[in-house]
Amino acid sequence: MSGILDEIRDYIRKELKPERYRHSIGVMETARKMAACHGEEPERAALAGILHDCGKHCSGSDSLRLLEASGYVPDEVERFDPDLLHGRMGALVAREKFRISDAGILSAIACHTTGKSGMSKLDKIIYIADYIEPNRDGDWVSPLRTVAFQNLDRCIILCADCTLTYVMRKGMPIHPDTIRMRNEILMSLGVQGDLHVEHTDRRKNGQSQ
Ligand code: DGI
Ligand code: FE
Ligand code: FE
Repeated sequence: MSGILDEIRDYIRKELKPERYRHSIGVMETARKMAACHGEEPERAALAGILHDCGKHCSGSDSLRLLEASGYVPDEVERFDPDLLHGRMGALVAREKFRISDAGILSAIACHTTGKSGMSKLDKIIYIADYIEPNRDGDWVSPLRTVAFQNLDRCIILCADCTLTYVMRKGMPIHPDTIRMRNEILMSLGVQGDLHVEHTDRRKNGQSQ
C-alpha cells in the first residue's frame, strides 16, 4: 500500500498548489486516525483522503467536459457550478490513473463535497476529515474536531450545516444530495434541534423560536 501512496503523494505535490497539497496530506492523516477510532481500515481511509481533491488539477469546465465524455450525466446544479464536480473528477483520476478499483474508496472521493444519501462509514470519514484536518482554521472547527471522534453522524450534521450556511450566504444553489444526506442522517439520529452549541447560544440571546 505504501508504494501507491508514495506515487500518489508525488503526483498531488506536482499537480496541485502547495496549500492544496498540504490540505490533502492533512485529510489523509486525519482520515487515517478517524478510521482507527471508528473501526474502518486506516489505509483505505488514507488513500481516499490523499486522493479526495486530486480532481482539482483541472478546471470545473474541463471536469464537466471530461465527465460527460466518460458517460456521467451531470445534474442542473453541477452544470451551473461545475466546481462541484471535482470529487467525481477525482474518482475518475483515481480509477484511470492510479488503478484504484475499490468502489468504497471511489465513492468517498466522489461524494466528499456534497455528501449523498446512504453514506458509508468511509464516505462519512472523508467528508468530515475534509472539514477538520489541521490546516483548517476558524472558531467553528474546534468543536467539530471533538465530535468527529465521538459520533460520525452528529458530526456530519454539523459539517453539513456549516456548508449550507456558507452556500446560502454566497447566494449559490444548494446541491440536493446535501439535503438528502442531512435529512436521512438527522432523522436516523431521532433528535431535533439539539445538535448545535450555537443554537443554544442563540436561544440564550432570544434570537431563535
Ligand atoms: O475542496 P475543498 O475546498 O477542500 O472542500 P469541498 O470539496 O467541501 O468544497 C467546498 C466548496 O464547495 C465550497 O466553495 C462550497 C462548495 N459547495 C459545497 N456544497 C455546495 C457548494 N457549492 C454549491 N453551489 N452548492 C452546494 O451545495
Ligand atoms: Fe474538495
Ligand atoms: Fe478538500
